[in-house]
Amino acid sequence: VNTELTLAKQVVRRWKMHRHALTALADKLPESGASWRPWPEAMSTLELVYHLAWTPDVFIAAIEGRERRIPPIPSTLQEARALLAQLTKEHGDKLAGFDDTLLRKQTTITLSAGTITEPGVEILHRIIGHEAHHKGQLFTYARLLNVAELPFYVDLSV
Ligand code: NI
Repeated sequence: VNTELTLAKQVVRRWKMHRHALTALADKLPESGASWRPWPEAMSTLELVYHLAWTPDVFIAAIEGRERRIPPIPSTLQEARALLAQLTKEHGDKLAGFDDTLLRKQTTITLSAGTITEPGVEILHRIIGHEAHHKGQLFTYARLLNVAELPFYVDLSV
């Protein structure tokens, strides 16, 4: 890792390794599997792609001290992929612009499992954990939807 990078750019680089693989995975998902879910209370394939697309804003909003922006749920996987592409750009640009002073400040975030206060950069690292968790689920969805060829779990070219 290039230690000349700002804290934000180090986080963005790691996030994009996962995000590029997620985008390649999402490209493989069949539209016919959009509403499929592995058990009754699980997110559907479409809901899982949507969830992955917008949730970086949960963490970005905590850093910026504002309300979360939740886009409307797409009606097709094709639309979900377009939303994923759009928000990957928006979130990537936003994350890369955070300066080290801001990311060293104590920041509070409330997640479904509890409330945490920690430096902003630690909150940004949680985006990567969240992404890796759900991307792993989506790989299993793809297998169960009989997608034969899947990408590697991270993009090594990032
Ligand atoms: Ni989640």
